[in-house]
Amino acid sequence: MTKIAKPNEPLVTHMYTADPSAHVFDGKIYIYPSHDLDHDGPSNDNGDQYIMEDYHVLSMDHIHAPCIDHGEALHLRDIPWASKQLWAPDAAYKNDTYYLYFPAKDKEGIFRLGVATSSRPYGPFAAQEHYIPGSFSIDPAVFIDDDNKAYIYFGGLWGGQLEKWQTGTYDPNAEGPAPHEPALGPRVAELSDDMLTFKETPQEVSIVGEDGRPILASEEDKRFFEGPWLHKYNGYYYLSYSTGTTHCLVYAISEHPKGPFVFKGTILTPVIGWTTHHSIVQVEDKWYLFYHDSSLSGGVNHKRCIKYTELTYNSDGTIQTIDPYKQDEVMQSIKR
Ligand code: FUB
Repeated sequence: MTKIAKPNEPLVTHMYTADPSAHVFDGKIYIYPSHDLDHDGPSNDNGDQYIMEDYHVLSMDHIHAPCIDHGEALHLRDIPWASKQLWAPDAAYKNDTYYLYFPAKDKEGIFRLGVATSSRPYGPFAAQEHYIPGSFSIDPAVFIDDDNKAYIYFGGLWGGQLEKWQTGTYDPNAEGPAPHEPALGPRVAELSDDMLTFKETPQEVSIVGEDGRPILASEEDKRFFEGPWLHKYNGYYYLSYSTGTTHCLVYAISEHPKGPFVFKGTILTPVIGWTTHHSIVQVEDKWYLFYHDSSLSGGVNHKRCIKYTELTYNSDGTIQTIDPYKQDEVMQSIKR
């Protein structure tokens, strides 16, 4: 029997899933997660344990409906330029077409971003022959603004290779900034009208404190690590992301889609497992955080499960911090 979806519980249990990018398309909630594989291979800071090979699209008719798996939507074997590691994807709808954006390593072992298209939100998706020219690193997230301009945000440290692109070309030996230097920001580029290429050279997104000074590499509870997401609330742009080593989801706000963004605070406290990754979506008149943890596997970092919980704004536009394991919070959201 298919179970109804409940806040802070795994949305599916028949496979391991992570990195949920949720969208409302045609009145239905579609979720584009990574599909974690169960294996005993090497696990390290380079992320070699994340050996995903395909994507499944999930959907829910509404926020309490059962979560349906639509099956394999794209497989590594059908992506001509890619060699391995289908990491966190995102999707967008424009031009009567659904676009799936995803990172994968190319034949040289360098992370690139690819795009695949479908006439249906759940696929199957057909990959473009080549990766997006000029793309690099991981974790693409696409935001379409009210003026119909589409922006792609991406990047991730360590296994995500962002450090290696500081000069604009790939340097396999490059290290991240020193602790007293500004942290690396995610990258942003406007997408072309056909959504298949960058309209411009990606630029680094600046994240600053309330005093206007850049967040430093040493500020590991605030600095960008991976998993950027962009949403708009009350006319302001919210950039949220994982802090990696300190395991939080945090956010910063701007009046412009490309920033600079002013750091505001924590959305989600650490979850079970090393990684934390999310999306934020409005469903009818409520906002939801889709996230993952490793509870389904008893804490194995590369065997994760996706979940959701309600997200609440304060009247000044700040977001209330969520502790996903705080029992009364869990009970309250189940009752809502
Ligand atoms: O799922 C593989 C990687 O782990 C993602 O790309 C990162 O954001 C982290 O969740």
